[in-house]
Amino acid sequence: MQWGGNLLQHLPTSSCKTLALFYARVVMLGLDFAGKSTLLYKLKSGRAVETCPTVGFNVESLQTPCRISFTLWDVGGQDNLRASWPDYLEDTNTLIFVLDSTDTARLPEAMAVLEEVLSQPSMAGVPVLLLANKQEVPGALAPAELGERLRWGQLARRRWVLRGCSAHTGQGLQEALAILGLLLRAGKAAAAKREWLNCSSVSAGLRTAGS
Ligand SMILES: Nc1nc2c(ncn2[C@@H]2O[C@H](COP(=O)(O)OP(=O)(O)OP(=O)(O)O)[C@@H](O)[C@H]2O)c(=O)[nH]1
Ligand SMILES: [Mg+2]
Repeated sequence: MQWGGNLLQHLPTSSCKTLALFYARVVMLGLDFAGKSTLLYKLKSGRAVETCPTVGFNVESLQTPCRISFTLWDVGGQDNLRASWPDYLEDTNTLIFVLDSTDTARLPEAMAVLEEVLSQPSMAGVPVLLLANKQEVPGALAPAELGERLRWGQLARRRWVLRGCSAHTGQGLQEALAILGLLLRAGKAAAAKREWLNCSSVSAGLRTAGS
């Protein structure tokens, strides 16, 4: 089941080749132990590496299947590190928020921190890709169940997509990358449109002033 409303219907349908390539900044947040660093290195190397809790950040350059290059910032999620999260959010094109689908006890905490992140001024209009990680674990909450609990608040006011995945097995990761590409392209197209409208109103203003 697909969550995130009818987002995919509204994304540009033109082929990858017709789109100019650009560099994007993607920030990955989530509670400690959600699996962010494991995801980062699985995406980078294809292997499930052993990780330690992140103090500070890790960053890697990656590409979507549509050849959009992006830097993926994986920021430590321990409670005492979350105060630094806003420092990473400036100029973010898409936020990836990772949920531990096996940790139902901390789901309310995860939702509260997501809400706080999305209320930052720098996050206005930034699309969100929610990854329900650890799906291969028996008894993990399915994305549909998580989606029911998440679709309100700040998420309701922006583009978002929720997908299940496993950083251990790689399940769902290629699809997640493809969706990230769509979100980045849609964000870029919206920014270009805003720029174009600004330019047109400036030039209309100039014409009026000069006439
Ligand atoms: N079963 C399972 N375990 C996972 C998966 N992804 C990560 N883990 C495990 O979850 C634990 C935490 O993973 P990390 O990637 O270090 O978590 P993190 O979100 O980076 O944590 P912080 O750096 O503290 O914010 C590790 O023991 C991982 O092996 C997964 O898809 N399935
Ligand atoms: Mg980490």
